[in-house]
Amino acid sequence: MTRLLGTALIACVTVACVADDGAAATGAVDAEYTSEAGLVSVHIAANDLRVGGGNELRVTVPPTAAAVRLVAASAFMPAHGHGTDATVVGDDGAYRADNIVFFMPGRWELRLAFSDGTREDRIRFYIDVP
Ligand SMILES: [Cu+2]
Repeated sequence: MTRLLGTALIACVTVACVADDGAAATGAVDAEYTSEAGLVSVHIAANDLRVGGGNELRVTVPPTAAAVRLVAASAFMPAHGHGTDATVVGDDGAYRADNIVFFMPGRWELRLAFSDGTREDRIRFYIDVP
């Protein structure tokens, strides 16, 4: 556990953690998000997010950004320094981050990585898993 926390702290220092301003949806999301460097704005939807496996996010990339793909997705629990990777599936603007395993209730940071083949960017947001 100490090692995991140390790793998380190092990651926070080197990558700069997303600010936790207390804004988080509980168990669902249905919103537009713009990536941190402005590469893309996408729609993210999910419902009935809960502890355990089988959770999915639906990520829609608009036709105006057709070159941008969702390339990776993960969920991280800032309070405990642990996380889990999701499986990305889809094409042509319609992607899913599949089988997200929220192995504990609480606040999770969802991390989505995008690429247009040249540039990479990411979106991070919080979900409270009941
Ligand atoms: Cu935890």
